Amino acid sequence: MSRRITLDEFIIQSELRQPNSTGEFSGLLRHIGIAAKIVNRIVNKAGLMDILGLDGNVNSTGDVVQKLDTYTNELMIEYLRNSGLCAGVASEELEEYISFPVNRLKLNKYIVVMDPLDGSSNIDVNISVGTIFGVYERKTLDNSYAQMSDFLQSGSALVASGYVLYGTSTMFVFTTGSGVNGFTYDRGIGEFCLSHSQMKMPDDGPYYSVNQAYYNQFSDGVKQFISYCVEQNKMLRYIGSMVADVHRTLCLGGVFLYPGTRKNPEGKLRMLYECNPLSMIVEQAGGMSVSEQKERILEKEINSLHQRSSVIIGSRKLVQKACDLL
Ligand code: AHM
Repeated sequence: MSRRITLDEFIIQSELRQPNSTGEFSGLLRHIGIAAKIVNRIVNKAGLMDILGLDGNVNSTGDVVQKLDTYTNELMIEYLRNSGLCAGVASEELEEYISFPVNRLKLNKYIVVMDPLDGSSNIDVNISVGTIFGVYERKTLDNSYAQMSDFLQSGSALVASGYVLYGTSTMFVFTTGSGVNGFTYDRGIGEFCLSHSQMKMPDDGPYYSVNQAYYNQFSDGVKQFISYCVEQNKMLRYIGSMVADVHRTLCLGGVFLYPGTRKNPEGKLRMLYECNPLSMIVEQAGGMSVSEQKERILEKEINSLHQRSSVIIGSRKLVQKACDLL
């Protein structure tokens, strides 16, 4: 009887195809997979654990923090630290990056950027949320500890990125630069199993996804693009949870956009934790991702940990049309 390959098996097999691999990178990916299972359990049980609701703080980017944001952030950091394979982490929930003590046997060449719980305003009402991560190789290997320049790298330098969607089922979707693969969590065996091999995004699609409540604050180009979508009979879908909105766009085709608004003229979403990792996934699946200024997201320079950007991401034909109108 055929069975589905697990995430661990997939990572190990990919590593065996790289003759010079030290195992450090695949070990780190496997640890992220383990952390995702724990976060999945917590997200699923949140209503029973008194960890729903606000934590009482506002994070470094001005967002109201939910208790579950704090909990998942601490949990992910602990797993990355204990992996012994990660030199540091920058998180949407932290103002500064964290450097981990260097493992004497290894160089700890990788750092991780993450949004531990994206879309957290949806948690209390049982709507899909996600975790987003990106992995970079350090630029300062001669220093014992990871430095700021290790984190301020453009998206084109990502060596891996992915997301976990805590939806009707839990999915782990990732890329190491040679296609995108999706794994669905099988509760029975406690493993992510390959369910979506070599995912490809349709060139066009039936949906557009934007918070249209900000319509009056959008630029003329963005308004024209929204009118184009309406004229083309595209249907509006907006969850307000970027992982879920991008996942639908990836699977069915369409476009997701978060343009500049009065409150956030540069857009709301963060380059390091949201725009870059998801742009790598979408490009690897054949889609496109640009800013409102028509710059390719993955090529944008990163100047600060919490830099924001507008983003238009999705099927090639639709993102190209947006560029024509902007
Ligand atoms: P968060 O990291 O505080 O959860 O904010 C990010 C989320 C995205 O998932 C989503 O696309 C966006 O914020 C929704 O913002 P808005 O409510 O302004 O539409």
